Order: sequence, then structure tokens, then C-alpha cells
Amino acid sequence: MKKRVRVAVTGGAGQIGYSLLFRLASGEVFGPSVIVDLNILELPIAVKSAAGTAMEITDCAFDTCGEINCYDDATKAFDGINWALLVGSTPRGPGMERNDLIMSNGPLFVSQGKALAKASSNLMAIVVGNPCNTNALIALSNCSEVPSSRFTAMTMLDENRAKAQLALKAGVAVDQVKNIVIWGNHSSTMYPDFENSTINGKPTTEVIKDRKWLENDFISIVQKRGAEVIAARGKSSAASAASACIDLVKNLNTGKGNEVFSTAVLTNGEWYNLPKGLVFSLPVKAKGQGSYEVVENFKLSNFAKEKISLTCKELEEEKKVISNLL
Ligand code: NAX
Repeated sequence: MKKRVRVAVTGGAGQIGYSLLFRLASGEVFGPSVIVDLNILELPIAVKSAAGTAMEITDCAFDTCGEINCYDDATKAFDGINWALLVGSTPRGPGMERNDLIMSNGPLFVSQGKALAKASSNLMAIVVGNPCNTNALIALSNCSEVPSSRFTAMTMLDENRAKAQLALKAGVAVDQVKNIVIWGNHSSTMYPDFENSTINGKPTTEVIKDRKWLENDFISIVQKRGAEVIAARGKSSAASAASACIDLVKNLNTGKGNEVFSTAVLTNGEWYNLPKGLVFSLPVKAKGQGSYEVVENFKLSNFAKEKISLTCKELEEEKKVISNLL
């Protein structure tokens, strides 16, 4: 009998959900010998649309696709799951400030954290819905039954964007770029750390000698890429975000051949002089089946430390805004 894995995807009727669900069902993530059962959670108004997506997934006749269930109740959707991909959240409306968005989405992650507490203690939860770092902090704070280390917020899209930009600039294939890590918040303060990265095994700064480009253009392109996509497409990044989520699940599940990658995890007060209690993107290595360890030997220049302190300050401010939800 084939092994089974049950994955909950919230916001399954949204843009990211529409790309993500098919790739999960296709066998690409968990392999050809694992059946993937999908629990899709949506708002009541969007459950019908999610059911339409479920019909299309069925129509793909993937060998690895198991049951597909659509719910508008988080407790039911999270029952018996191994992975929770928390994508659904309210998008920023006209005239809304970042703090308004943080406050409007916060309660959702309180209730989803509580629903996850009833699911299973060894599940892995990935928060994609923005502001994802702070939403992950809210969810894990309301879910004491699941270890905090089983929660992460996705900065893999930022890492992929950074990797692609360095590869383009250096004129190499993307797989030649390694150790490119995003520090901090998934926001315009994130720090894509070119100083610790390598291209073809050499330090990036030796391959791309234009330090001004690295310090200014490169960082700015990565930080503002999401806004640039919105300006061009009229909608936020969706297929690339789903693809990054697939990469992150694969990395966490299989270990990525011992390679370093970025994801945002709860700080313990011991890593890189960061304060305790923030969900902060750091270099990690996966140990498989969702577990990981933070890589502690990255060297940080004064330039990097300055950038990291800015993104840290932003996360501390966000934490203050939702302190009543923790
Ligand atoms: P959409 O607006 O297309 O879809 C969101 C879906 O979530 C909708 O179908 C909505 O009905 C559903 N939803 C809202 N509240 C819900 C709840 N309480 N329970 C279940 N479902 C709920 O947005 P989409 O483009 O798919 O983006 C989803 C989220 O990802 C947004 O918050 C977006 O900002 C965030 N992103 C995060 C990225 C990252 O790298 N971490 C990058 C892409 C994206 O911007």
C-alpha cells in the first residue's frame, strides 16, 4: 500500500492556491510513491470556487492524487494533516497601511493557530499569507500543542528572486548560485545577503566585482520585486509564490542535499544577536520531514549588520502592533 500525506491549503480558491494545489497533487513534491490528500480551506463565499478547482485537479488524473475535500471550517480542514500551507488572508485594500493589514489579518491567525492545536503535534506549518512573519508568530503563539519549531514563514520566493538576479548578472545558470540567504522580514526591509553567497564556488563579490550594483541595485531589485510584478501584471506574484512554496516544502521534507536555504523561524535569543521571539528569516539546513537547524556560522560585515538591524526593528514594531494576540 502506498504511503499517504495529508496537506491543508488555506485560501485554495485564490491565485496562489490555483498554482499550488495542482503541483502538490502531481507527485512532484512527495514523490511518485506517496498519495497526497488535499484539504482545502476557504471562506464560505469561496468554497464553491475551491470545489471547481478540486474538480479540475481530479480531471488531471494524477496517479498520486488522493482525496480532495473543501471546507469552510478550520478545525475540520486541519484534522489529521501532516502539512498546513497557510496561504489565505485578506489582501491589502485601498488606502490601507501595513499596520492596518497586520491588525486585520491577525485574528485569522489566532483562530487558525487554535485549530492547528487540535490537528497533530508533528505537523509542519508554512505561513505564506502576508504579513507572513508576524502572522506565523501569531499562529505559533496560539498553538502551544505544536512545537514552535514546526512553524515557519516563507521567504523562499525572495531567495529565488535573489538567486535569479545574481545568475542573470553573472551570466551563469541559477544552480551555480549557492548560499544566498534572505535575512529578516518578508517586506521591503529584507536583506538579501550577497556577501555569504557563492557563484561557481567562488564568493559572489569576486565574480560580480561591481560592489555598487550589489549594495544598491541588487538589494533594491529583490526588495521591490513584488511591487514591480504588481505594477506590470496588475496582480501580485502567484505562480512564482506557489513555486517557492513547493521548493520550501521539498527542502524541508527531503533536506535539500545539506544545502543552506532561507526560511523565517522563531528566534531563541542566541542566533546572531537577534532578540528572542521574532519570526525572522535566517540561513537554515533541513534535517528532513520538516525539521531543520539554523546555520550559525555566517559571517556578517558591518554593512550586513546594519541592514539586518533595520529589518529586525520593523519586525519588533509589527510585534508591538499585535501584542494583544500573542
Ligand atoms: P488571493 O486574494 O488571490 O487569494 C486569497 C484567498 O484566501 C481568497 O480565495 C480568500 O477567499 C481566501 N481567504 C481569505 N481569508 C481566509 C480565511 N480566513 N480562511 C481561508 N481562506 C481565506 O491572494 P493570493 O494572491 O493567493 O495571495 C495570498 C497571500 O499570499 C496574500 O496574503 C499575499 O500577500 C501573500 N503572498 C505572500 C508571498 C510570500 O512570499 N510570503 C508572496 C506572494 C503573495 O504576495
